[in-house]
Amino acid sequence: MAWRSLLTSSMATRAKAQRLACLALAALPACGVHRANSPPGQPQEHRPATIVNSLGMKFVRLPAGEFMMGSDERAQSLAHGYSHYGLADLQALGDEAPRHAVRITRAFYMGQHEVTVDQFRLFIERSGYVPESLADGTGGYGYNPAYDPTSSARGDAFEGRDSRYSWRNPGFPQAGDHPVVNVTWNDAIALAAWLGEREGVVYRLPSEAEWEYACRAGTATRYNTGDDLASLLGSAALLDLDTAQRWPWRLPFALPGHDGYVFTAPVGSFAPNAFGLFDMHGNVWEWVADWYGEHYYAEAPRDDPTGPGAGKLHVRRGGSWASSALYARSAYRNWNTAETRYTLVGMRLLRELKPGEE
Ligand SMILES: [Ca+2]
Ligand SMILES: [Ca+2]
Repeated sequence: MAWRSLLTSSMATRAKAQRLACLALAALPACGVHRANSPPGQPQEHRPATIVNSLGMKFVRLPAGEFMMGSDERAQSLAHGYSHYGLADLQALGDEAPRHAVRITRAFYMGQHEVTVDQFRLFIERSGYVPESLADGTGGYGYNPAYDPTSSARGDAFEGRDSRYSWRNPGFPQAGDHPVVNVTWNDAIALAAWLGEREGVVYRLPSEAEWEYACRAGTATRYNTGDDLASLLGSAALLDLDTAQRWPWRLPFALPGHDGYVFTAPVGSFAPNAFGLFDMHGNVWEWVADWYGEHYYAEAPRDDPTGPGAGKLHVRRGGSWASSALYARSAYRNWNTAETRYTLVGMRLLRELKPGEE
C-alpha cells in the first residue's frame, strides 16, 4: 500500500446543494420524504424511507433502478480537469471501462452514513468481537507528524503497522461520530453477520454496483455534484487546503477551498446526495463486497453484478479525507486485501429488505 493509497485516497451552501439534489430527483425517497411513494392508484404501503437499527445506524431505502456504471473517459479528457497528474496516472484508470448498463433489480436499505466510531464500539462491547488489528497483534496505521515515509520499506504514507494504532487510535483525533478507520474487510463482514443474527435481517457490504448506484443517485457526471471538482466543496471531506497543510507537497492536488477538516469529519457534516446519503465521496474509503476484477466490467452481467467469483483483493470506493478529487470520482475503483487496515478505510453497511418490505 504505497503512495497510491494516500494519493487515492468558496462553498456552495448546504441548503442550495440539497435543493438542487431534490429538484434533480424529486421522486426519490430523500429530501425530507419519510415514506416511499406507492405507484399511482395504489394504496400507501408501510415502506419507511428511513430506518434506524439497534446500533443507531440510519438506513435509507433506495429503489430498484438502472444506471450506467463506470467511465469511458479517456486520459486526454481527464487531463483537462486534473492537469497536475501525469498521463500514466490517468491511463491507469482503464479499469473503470467499459461504461455499461447495470440494473439493480431489488430495492434495498443503504447506510445513510459511514459506520461511526461509536457504532463500532457498541458492536465490540456487545458482541465480544476482537478486531483483526488487535487479534493478530500487528495493529494498524496512524498519523505521526514525526514519521518519515522514506523510512518505510513499502513506502507507506502513514506509520504502521504498529500495535499503538487500531480503530481506537489512528493517530489523529476522532470523536464518536467520526467514521471508524483501521477496520478490515473481515471486520466489516463480522459486524454485518453479528447484526444480521441479532436483528433477523440480512446485513452485508454493498456490491460494487450497488455502491456506485447509491453514490451516483441518478447522476452520470464525475461526481454526484457535477463534473467540476470544485463542486465537491460543501459535499465531501477530502484533500483540501486544510488537509494539505500537513502535506504541503500535495497542495497542487488539493481542492481549491476549505472543507474545514484536516482528517476525518463527523459523518453527515456535508450535503447529502439525491438519495439522501452522506459522504459517498470522501471522508473514508468504503469497503464493498466484491473481489476486484480489472477487466470485470467487460463481462459483468447486466442484472445485480457481484464481481468476479474469486480474487485476492477487495474493492474500496469513494476516496477519503486524504484523497485528491481524481480518486473520489463516482467511477473510481481501488482495492486492498481483506485484512488491510488503514487510516483512510472504513465501511458502510447495506440492509436487505425483509419479507413484507418489498
Ligand atoms: Ca479536508
Ligand atoms: Ca465515504
